[in-house]
Amino acid sequence: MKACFMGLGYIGLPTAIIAAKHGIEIIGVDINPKVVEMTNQGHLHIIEPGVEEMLQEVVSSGKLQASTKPEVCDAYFMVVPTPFKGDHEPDISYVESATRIVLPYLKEGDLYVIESTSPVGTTDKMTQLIFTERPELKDKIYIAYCPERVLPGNVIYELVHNDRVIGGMNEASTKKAMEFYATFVQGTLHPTNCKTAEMCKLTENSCRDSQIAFANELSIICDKAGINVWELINLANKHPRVNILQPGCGVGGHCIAVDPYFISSAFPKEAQMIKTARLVNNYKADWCAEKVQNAMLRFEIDNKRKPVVAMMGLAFKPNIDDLRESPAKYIVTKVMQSYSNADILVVEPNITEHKIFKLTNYQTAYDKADIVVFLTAHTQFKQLEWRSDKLIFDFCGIFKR
Ligand code: SAJ
Repeated sequence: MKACFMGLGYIGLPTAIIAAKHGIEIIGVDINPKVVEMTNQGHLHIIEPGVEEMLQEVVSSGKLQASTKPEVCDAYFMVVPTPFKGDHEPDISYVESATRIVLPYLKEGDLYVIESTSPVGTTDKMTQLIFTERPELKDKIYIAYCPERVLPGNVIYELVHNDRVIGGMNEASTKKAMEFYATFVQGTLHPTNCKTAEMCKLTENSCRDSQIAFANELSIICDKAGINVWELINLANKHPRVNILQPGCGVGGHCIAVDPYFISSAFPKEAQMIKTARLVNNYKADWCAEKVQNAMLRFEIDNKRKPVVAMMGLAFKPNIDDLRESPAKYIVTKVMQSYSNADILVVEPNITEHKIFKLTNYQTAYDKADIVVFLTAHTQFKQLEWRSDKLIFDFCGIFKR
């Protein structure tokens, strides 16, 4: 069995490695020659614990080879980005171009799978493209959509142990795709059709976005009501069937903050709550920025000097170095723009340098600051002692006060 993975990113590469480890010959294709070169040298270009050793094993055994173009295989996987274009419109052009690249290689009996998070109907569109360009393949190849649900930082374990939803163009395609994933997935494989599988991925992340929006809205209400939202949620969750998530400074990452728009852009009239959850989570970041700006102004009036402010965290979630779509980064930028000459110390323990922000050690920043703003709940911050002589904004539950 030989499989071609189009896209060697944070999902494509680990999936290709796992498949190679389970005996499938893999050709990994990426448009970035640096990624191809690093992969063939056994160096990981993404940060995922424990994966580099596996990459070296499958590269040296010859089971995995990276290239900038495909080879004739038995199965082709589209694992490329699906970003936004315009006003949160899904952009499936990467999926389409990857499909066009593999088109000439497709032959009777092959399997074609899209893994990229996609708007409902994408697999149908690619099916039409394939059968328009290669009419002789109509109903002669297997086509499926199979979303992933791995948590960055735990990809290898979750790729093997998570259940997966396999949506085929027809039953034979679903069966064929399940046979492939059964080579390395120990979780349960759940058969369905393409559209349901596409919507399932979007549903999972939109559900989480709505749950987080509920927690964020609660935190804004509690701030006005003079209630400790952390204590409130802890108590409410004692109910056997209540599970309120944790408030934060907004929602970041390229998944939860993105996928709900794939539903609301396709169903603008129907997706009212899904749209509102996005508005609430985006508003939370502005609300946090405004709280800090007002406190800085108040400090300057009361103390006749500008405050030293420590902004604790840039990453979009705890204990990672990923700043993509990070609300923390957004808030730091907004506060700096409104207070250009203030002494603002930026802290991010998971990166050593940043092209825009000068970084300060978290202990130093905490000790020096008059105002401390906790934006990302990194583990290091949790060892800091509460200081009643400082004005502390705990937007992410470090002290839960
Ligand atoms: N967040 C909160 N409060 C919470 C949980 C999260 O404010 O209680 C924030 C985080 O700080 C972060 C954002 O939400 O800014 C997203 O965090 P996340 O924990 O959802 O992490 P992701 O985006 O890396 O992973 C999600 C996961 N989806 C679900 O849990 C339904 C993961 O399983 C998906 O595979 C991934 O999106 C994806 O790639 O789609």
